[in-house]
Parts: sequence; C-alpha cells; structure tokens
Amino acid sequence: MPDTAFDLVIAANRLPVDRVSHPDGSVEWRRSPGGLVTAMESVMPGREGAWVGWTGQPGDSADAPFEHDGVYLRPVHLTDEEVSEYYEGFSNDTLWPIYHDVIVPATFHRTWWTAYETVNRRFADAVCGVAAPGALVWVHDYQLQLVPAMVRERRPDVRIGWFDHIPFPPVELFAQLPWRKRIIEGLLGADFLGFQRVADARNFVRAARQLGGWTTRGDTVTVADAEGVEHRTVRAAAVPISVDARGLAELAETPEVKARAAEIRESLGNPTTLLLGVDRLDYTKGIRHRLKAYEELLVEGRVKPPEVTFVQVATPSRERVNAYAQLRSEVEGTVGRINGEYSVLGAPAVHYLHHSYPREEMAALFLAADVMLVTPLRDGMNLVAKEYVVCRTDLGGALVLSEFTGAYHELHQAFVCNPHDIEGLKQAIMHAIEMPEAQKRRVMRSLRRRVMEHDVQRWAARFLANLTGEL
Ligand code: GDG
Repeated sequence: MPDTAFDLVIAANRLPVDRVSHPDGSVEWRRSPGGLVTAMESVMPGREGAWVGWTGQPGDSADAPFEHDGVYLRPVHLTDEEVSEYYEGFSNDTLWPIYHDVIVPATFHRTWWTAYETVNRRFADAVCGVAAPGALVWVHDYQLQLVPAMVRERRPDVRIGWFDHIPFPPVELFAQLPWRKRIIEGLLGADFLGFQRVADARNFVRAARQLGGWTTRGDTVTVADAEGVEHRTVRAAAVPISVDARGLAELAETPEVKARAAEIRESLGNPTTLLLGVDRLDYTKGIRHRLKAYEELLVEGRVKPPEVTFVQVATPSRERVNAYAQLRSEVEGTVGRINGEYSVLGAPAVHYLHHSYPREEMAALFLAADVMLVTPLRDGMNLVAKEYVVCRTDLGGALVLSEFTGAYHELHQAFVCNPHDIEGLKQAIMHAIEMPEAQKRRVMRSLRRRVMEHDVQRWAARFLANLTGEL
C-alpha cells in the first residue's frame, strides 16, 4: 500500500491492536478490546483509513506498517527511556495529575518535557507521511497535545481535530505547568478541539485567553500568523464519548453471559445485594472513598455479609508510577483490614480482584450486580457507568454515580453522590439498595434510553461533522 494515501488518519498513543508472540517466534496482532476501535470502525467505511500509534512494547526502531481489519497501521516506536519519560513520566505523572484536580501532586522534570516533544514530533512525522492531500487527521488525548501544531507546520492542507478523553483543568491548575503556553500552541494547530464536557471546553478557551493572550469569542479562539495577522479560528466544544451500546447490549443478552451472571451470584452465595466496582487501579477513581463508605456501613451494621457483599475489580494500571504503587498498597491494606473484621467463613466482605477480564466476563459481572459503584473524584467521562446501564437490558440494578464524572452530565437520574462526602455516599448506596424495584426500573429505563441513543458511533460521527464544519 503506498504511503500518503489515506483520507482519514487517526493518531493515538496506542495502536488498536496488541502483539501476541507465539512460542515458535511468530507474532500475531489481535484487535484490542474497547469502544474507540469500534467507533473508528464505524467511520472508516467509504474512507481510506490509517492509524498511527505505539505498539505498547519498547524498541529502538518501529515495526513495519501493516494492514489489520482493513485499516493501515503505522507503528511509532518508543525506546525504553521514552516509555519512562514521555509516557510514564510526562503523560502520567505530570499531565494526568494536573488534569485531574491534582488529587496527587504532579512531578515536573525538564527531561520529561523534552521526551514529550520528541515523541510528539515522531507521531506528527508519521501522520504527515500517511495523510493524503486534504485528509482528515484525528488526534487523540493528552499524550499528543503538540501533534496538531506539528502536523499543521508541515501539512497546512489537512484538517486537524483533537479529542481530549480526560478533563481539561481549570486555568488555576493548568497554570502550574511550566510548559503551559507550548501546550496551548500545540493544540491550537487544530481546526477543532473536542472535549467531554462543556466545562472542559470552556477551561481550554479561558486558558488560551488568560495564559496566552489569544483572542477568544464564545467557543472559538482566533490564531494569528507569524506577522501577527489574525487568520484562523479554532473551535472548542463538548462532544461526550460513549460506548458501543448495541454491541454490548447484544452481548449481555447472550445465554452464555446470562448463565455466567447466575453462576457468579451462586459462587458468591447468592447474596441479597451484590455491590460492584470496576476500575483501573487509579487514584482518580475514588476506590478508597468507596471502601471507606462501605466499611462504615459495615461498622454501623447497615450492611452485613453474607447477605451483602462487594466485588471490586481493580485492573492493574501504570504500576511503575509511584503514586499508583502507593495507591495499590493502601487499597490492599484497607481490603485486608475490612475482611479481617467483617468477613464470615466462606463469605468475604470484599472480593478484591487485581486482574483484567475478557469483555464477556465484564458483561456477566454487570448483569450480576445489584448496585454499581462509580465514585471517581474526577473522571473525563467514565465508560464503566455507561457500559453497566446498557448491559441491563433486564432493567435491573442501580447505578451510584459521582458528580465528578463526565457521565454525570448525561446520567443525572442515577443515585448521584459526592465521593468526598462519606455520609452522602453512604446514603446514596443505601438508597440504591433500598429503593423499591419498580422505581429503580424506571430510573434504569431512562438511563438506558440516553446511552442507547447517544452511542459511540454517534459520537464519532458528530466529532467528524464538527471537524469538517458540518456542525
Ligand atoms: C479514559 C478517561 C474516559 C476496565 N477493566 C477491564 C476492562 N475495562 C474497560 C472498561 C472501560 C474501560 O476499560 C475504562 O474506561 P473508563 O472510561 O472507565 O476509564 P479510563 O480507562 O480512565 O479512560 C475516561 C475514557 O478514557 C474514554 O474517553 O471515559 O474518563 O479517564 O471500557 O470496561 N475491560 C476488560 N477487562 C477489564 O478487566 N475487557
């Protein structure tokens, strides 16, 4: 396949495939699970599509481009040092905490910034190499904020969009970043910037005005050329992401998933109430607050195993970043203490699972759970909340949802909580447990309707319509 031939180019930190190495030395690429891949599939038909990203494995040179499921994949290599400085360092230990309300302090290292620039340049070069004249270029997320301007420098003919999967911080927090102006300049290389919430888009526009002196009006920023002549506008607007609602609902309806859900309940001793949490083990997800509320409910005797039990799936994440290692040991200490005090033989108070599972198992867990606990301190969207409601085709279950998620802005009929308010969180959990079934079904019906109508395919189509100026 020739290079420079693609009219839709996606750039994301990761390629949509995982490398599987076999004992005989052969390598196979498997499609990674996740809504983004499905969303992109839905906008690829009728277009020649390419995807630029890292394979997930460090190396000194890039694998050759290859085709997978009809998409041209262009690997970008990262050395060991770049994985540690660009990815674990600047992306996950500088930007991630700043963009999530500084729940833990951010770490600043000038060498990390240099690596971030170098890697962003490599991504931009790869994009320029595959984009056809006039192509649409869709850049994803906080790891690639310099790519829009770097692509525009070389390829003023293409149309560039960027989507922010995580929150965009208030200007007071963003201002801490020594490289704040460079990041705004990087993003302003785009034609359209998409965010999860209106508030995130506004935070960006305010940062451009206050920290960079750009002229702004409503949701647009005006960019001047090198001579100071204003010549281009950039729009920043909310386009909230979603899930592959139909695909997931179909999965949840299969006899295998239903049987597995019943088996899970059975293996937990058929509790009256099964509480569930599913998160990457990340300090933004409010897992400690959730455990604290549950522990207090146990202390007060308002919930009791084996009638009530709590399953927490904590998917391993960013284990080489300090704050994550520390969180893991805190969470595991708390789970151990709670179980020591409140478990009964054969019926632990908390089932803690530090694993990742196939999507069929996740769907079965969602179906099995009476109350889903989504209690982040800050979260761009939170897809787990949306996945839970679409899986509940039976209209069973109840969703406890933090106000600090993007999902809250679409799903405010849920059992809403402020996770910092432990009393309030306990009340929301009890309310979700005790509300009469008929009432809960009405809530679930309206939550489902929202997500079924606003699915990930619609999100992708809306983003592209914004990018091309149709919206
Ligand atoms: C970022 C933003 C935003 C988790 N464990 C397993 C598993 N998962 C899946 C979930 C869900 C996804 O991973 C996690 O998405 P979230 O939205 O909950 O959170 P982040 O990973 O932080 O994602 C977030 C998102 O980007 C999209 O824009 O919503 O705010 O932080 O789909 O189901 N999937 C499988 N096994 C697991 O063990 N199969």
